[in-house]
Amino acid sequence: MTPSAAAKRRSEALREGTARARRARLAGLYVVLDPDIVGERDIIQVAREAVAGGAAVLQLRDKKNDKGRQLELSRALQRVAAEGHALFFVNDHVDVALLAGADGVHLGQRDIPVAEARRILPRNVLIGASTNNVAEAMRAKADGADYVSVGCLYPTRTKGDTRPATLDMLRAVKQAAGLPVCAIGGVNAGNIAEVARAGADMASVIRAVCAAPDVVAAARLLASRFRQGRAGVS
Ligand code: TZP
Ligand code: MG
Repeated sequence: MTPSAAAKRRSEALREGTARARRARLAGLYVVLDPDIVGERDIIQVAREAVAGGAAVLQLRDKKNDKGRQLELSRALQRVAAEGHALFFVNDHVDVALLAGADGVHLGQRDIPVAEARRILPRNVLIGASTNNVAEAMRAKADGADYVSVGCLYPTRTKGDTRPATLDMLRAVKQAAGLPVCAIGGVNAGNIAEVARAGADMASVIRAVCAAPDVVAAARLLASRFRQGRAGVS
């Protein structure tokens, strides 16, 4: 039986409601889980500890495992995020995000284009896009992105092929695009407050949490400094 037009409209309205609720939670500490940086530790446990410390968003950024393994990890991470009232994004892979029931997918400039991902994803699956300047952010917004990240703000050993960005560029992106903005690249406990003061809605970290000896304590400090920095932002 094909669903009636009214039933279709109802399910679209429900999805739009979920999308709105998810977009409203795009704020705070964004912990990117990278198996290369997590190393021997259990990545699911690291995720639990990050959420316990105050992470508002988690992402799986896995450049090492095949997609079958990434799907298993993503399903587990989505559960950890949901239990901790956090959001969960899959980096790079629209199919994995969809199958895992993730809150969203994060796409770089050389991944599947945002517009194409938007065509095949239900409205309640959010899309984040990596950008480095106002033009890229405006394009991502026009194509249907729900947030943009801006980087690379500070020196980092975690990713090789980065393009430099500044806090002024982050401010310009925020003003021009009017989307939630996530700071990325070398963010740590020493600079996260200034990132927040510059107007970032989220600050993402890999090494500062994934390589920390005490993940809960590291996330707690980062989240609290980010909140303090945001407190002065109108
Ligand atoms: N994109 C721009 S910089 C970066 C990514 C994925 C790496 C950020 O890692 P870290 O350890 O927080 O500097
Ligand atoms: Mg990518």
